[in-house]
Amino acid sequence: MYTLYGFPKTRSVRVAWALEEIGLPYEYKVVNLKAGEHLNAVFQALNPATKIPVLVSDEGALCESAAIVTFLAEKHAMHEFIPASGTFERGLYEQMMIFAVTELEQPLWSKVKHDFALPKQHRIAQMQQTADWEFERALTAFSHYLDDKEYVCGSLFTMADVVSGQVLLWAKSSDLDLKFDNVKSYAERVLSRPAYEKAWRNEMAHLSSTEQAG
Ligand SMILES: N[C@@H](CCC(=O)N[C@@H](CS)C(=O)NCC(=O)O)C(=O)O
Repeated sequence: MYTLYGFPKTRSVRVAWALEEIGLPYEYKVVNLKAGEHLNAVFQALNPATKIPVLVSDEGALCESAAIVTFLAEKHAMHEFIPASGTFERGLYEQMMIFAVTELEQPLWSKVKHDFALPKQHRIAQMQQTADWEFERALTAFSHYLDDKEYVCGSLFTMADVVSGQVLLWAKSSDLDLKFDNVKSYAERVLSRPAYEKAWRNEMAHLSSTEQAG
């Protein structure tokens, strides 16, 4: 049985979504970022980076959302949500996963950091414009990579789509235009999957109970 440490409207939904896609049971534990719970010693022992998501099992704690969803697919759903290792498609999977977290996501994270996440003295207002420009550049490349494919690796829905889909949702909720028709319809396609809806609802339900308790 897995335990997912997360907080709604963050990258933890990637792991919840992956667990739902595969159909694995899990316990969800809210780490209230607003209350600084990620900074306490108990959580720091799970992830020294003091960030969510963290997935805990009998084997130990795993951090980094892209690594966690890849691990889950390899362990429980090989050939369904991840191409076999050593194939060209697997190369494409790694390419798109790394592109999603290092290129497409980073400008969005920069916007958040320089808006409110960093300590005030480290925020730079100009970063908003720079990040918008960087996002548009990465989005243009993403649109080319995607081309007319159904999913980023072709016709197989993979964990790279979980991460890419969540990044595009993040962009939309930051009022950024997805600009390209193929990207817009791709985002609609992946975000309308029942497993995403279930993961999102479950996280939100936990937030409501935390807020009521607080
Ligand atoms: N590269 C990490 C990023 C994790 C991350 O930054 N998580 C955010 C929430 S989405 C967090 O815990 N932030 C707390 C902080 O920055 O102090 C991943 O993909 O898992």
